[in-house]
Amino acid sequence: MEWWKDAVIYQIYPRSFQDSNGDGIGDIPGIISRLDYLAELGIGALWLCPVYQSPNADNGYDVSDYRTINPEYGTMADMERLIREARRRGIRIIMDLVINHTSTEHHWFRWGREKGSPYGDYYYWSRGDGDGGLPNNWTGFFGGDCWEFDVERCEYYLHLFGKEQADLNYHNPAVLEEVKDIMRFWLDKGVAGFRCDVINILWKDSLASSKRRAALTGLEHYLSLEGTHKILRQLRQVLDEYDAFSVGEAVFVTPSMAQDLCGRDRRELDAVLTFEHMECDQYLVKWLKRKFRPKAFFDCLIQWQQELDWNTIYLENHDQPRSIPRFGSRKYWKKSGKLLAVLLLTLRGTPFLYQGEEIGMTGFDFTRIRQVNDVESRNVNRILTNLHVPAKLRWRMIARTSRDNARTPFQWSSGPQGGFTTGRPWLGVNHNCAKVNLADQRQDPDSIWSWYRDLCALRKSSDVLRRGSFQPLEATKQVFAYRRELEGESLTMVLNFSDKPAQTGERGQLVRSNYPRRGFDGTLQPWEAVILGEGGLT
Ligand code: TEU
Ligand code: CA
Repeated sequence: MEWWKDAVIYQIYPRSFQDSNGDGIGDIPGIISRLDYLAELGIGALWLCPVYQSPNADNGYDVSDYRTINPEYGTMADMERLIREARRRGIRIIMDLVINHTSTEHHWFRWGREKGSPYGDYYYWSRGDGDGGLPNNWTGFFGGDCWEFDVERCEYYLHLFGKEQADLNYHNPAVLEEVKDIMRFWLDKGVAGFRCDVINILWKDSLASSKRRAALTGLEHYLSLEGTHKILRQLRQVLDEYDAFSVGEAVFVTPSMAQDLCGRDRRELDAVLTFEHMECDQYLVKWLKRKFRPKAFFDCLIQWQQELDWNTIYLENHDQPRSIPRFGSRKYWKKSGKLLAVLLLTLRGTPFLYQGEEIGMTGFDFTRIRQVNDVESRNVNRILTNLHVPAKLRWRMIARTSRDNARTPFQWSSGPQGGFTTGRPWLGVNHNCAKVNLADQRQDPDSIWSWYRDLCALRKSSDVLRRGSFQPLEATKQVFAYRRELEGESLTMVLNFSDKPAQTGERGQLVRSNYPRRGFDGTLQPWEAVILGEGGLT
């Protein structure tokens, strides 16, 4: 039963969602205390970022034990209660499956150092290039190289991410069996499926040096190879035992590569979360920002909407800067926040709503390293400093791109620490929480939050929005218009992504506008979104 084609999936970054015990760190009891809020918003499933045992080198994406809960977040009993309490409210739980790598604190790694250990080749170990150099010229996702010398084993190990995140070696069949057991452990607890972390780079075909000269040298030796597809088909067999859902985070894929990962007939993943639409405001890499290009954004969304059997739609997550002002406008904060909500909740596919997006949370103005926690941002700050990039430019780059923009605590109220904690938060609360917070918006029928709740209800009641076709109508530098249709009923969305009024030829019965309106004559106000019906909903 494809429930995930009807649900809005809400992503929680547990560390920053709700603290329940005053230690300044969000936790599972805190999430449980907010389940009624999530049910009122109208979401159907929660994607929980990792809560497993972890030394937090990458805030949980460095797992040291997949079967225990990080005590900072609570206990296994808390986790079982969350699954139970969520299901009581009709909300499914999806866990984050991080299986490209483990923490170097994982017992597989620690014991794998010892000669003759059964875990000796659970990872990629190498003596190097023979004269003291690194095994190859690959570079990692967090900048820098991706080999670390282990003094105990006197060999290098591969880490495509942080040096505390050692890549698992799937050439060893025992590794895949371990992963299947971990999946069954959580599926037996009643989770509904998994968001699979960087899932299309699992299989490395060789450790040979790369001929690429662009960022991420070595990519050709592990990007979406047949070996990975074989692994995904095996994981799918486990998921099918439980009728469970899987969405894979897939890096550097085109629509056709994505279709190979999640096409109906592929028996691999049900859906993917991809990045092309997130690259319309950068040169080459995300740290080299450029002015957002709405037309390129629309053209990319249209291509993905048309080429995949089923899509996901996201504008924010724990790795991305906030969508206001990135895709919206600080000047038209409320209007653009509502417009982005229409985009997220009316395109064809499963919407992924990230914590805080529903109240228009914005980025943080980082100016010094003590405000920054993210391992990737700290690496980049070090690299830029070593390259003598002036501090002003360096901090402008970090403030625009750092993943910490999305990881500042949820702003529940205008009270101390935004109502997130009674203690000292692990990461600073955004200074604008007096203006941007849930408590105020929940009382305000005109707020961004009220608009999200209304749109989630509209989507839930509309077969057209949940299952209808997608047809592009307009994609200019300002205006994006498209139609959703099912069995003779249609809804047309027209979005003005600019500070200026715009014209459109689309007409219809006005279903919604983020401006007070009685009818629609084709003129769109700045950042106006309209939904027009043909025999549709009112
Ligand atoms: O991210 C994988 C990924 O490629 C990027 O999203 C990454 O965060 C970085 O921004 C590349 O520039 C996943 C998780 O979402 C991320 O939080 C983890 O840090 C990463 O994998 C490693 O597990
Ligand atoms: Ca806590």
